[in-house]
Amino acid sequence: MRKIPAALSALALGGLGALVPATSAQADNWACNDNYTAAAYGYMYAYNDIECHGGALGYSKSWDSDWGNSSGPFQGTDTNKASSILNKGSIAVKFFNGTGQDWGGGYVCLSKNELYASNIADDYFTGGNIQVTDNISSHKWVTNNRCSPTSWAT
Ligand SMILES: [Ca+2]
Repeated sequence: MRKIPAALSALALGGLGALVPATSAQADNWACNDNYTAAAYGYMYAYNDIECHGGALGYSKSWDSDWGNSSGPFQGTDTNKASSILNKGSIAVKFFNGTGQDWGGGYVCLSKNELYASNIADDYFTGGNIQVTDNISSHKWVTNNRCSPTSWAT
């Protein structure tokens, strides 16, 4: 999928309020609900800020083994940037701290039933003490039985 530089540019000019619908009076903790409703079925999304704010860094119904390279749905500065994530697919999304198609190292899983994680600042990748926020560098889809559930901090 293509990135959406137009939305990011609008965000830079208009500030955080730019992406909030004018008709919405909902509190911030409903923000990801709105994003989930608007999201395309079968896709995962990652956002620059918590509560699915700050613009989508990217969205994908496929995988991307390096969010910092120049190919795929996540590119360049998208790596080590996500602060909230969303899953509108039919299986789980596995997010990794590292890159590469060996899909090794610490990870977290967002099942389809969880819908989204609106603030990943207090969550950690498996096998270490690395915070998930601002440290996701790749992702792929996996069936739920191939990804141990993540105990998301709330
Ligand atoms: Ca990429």
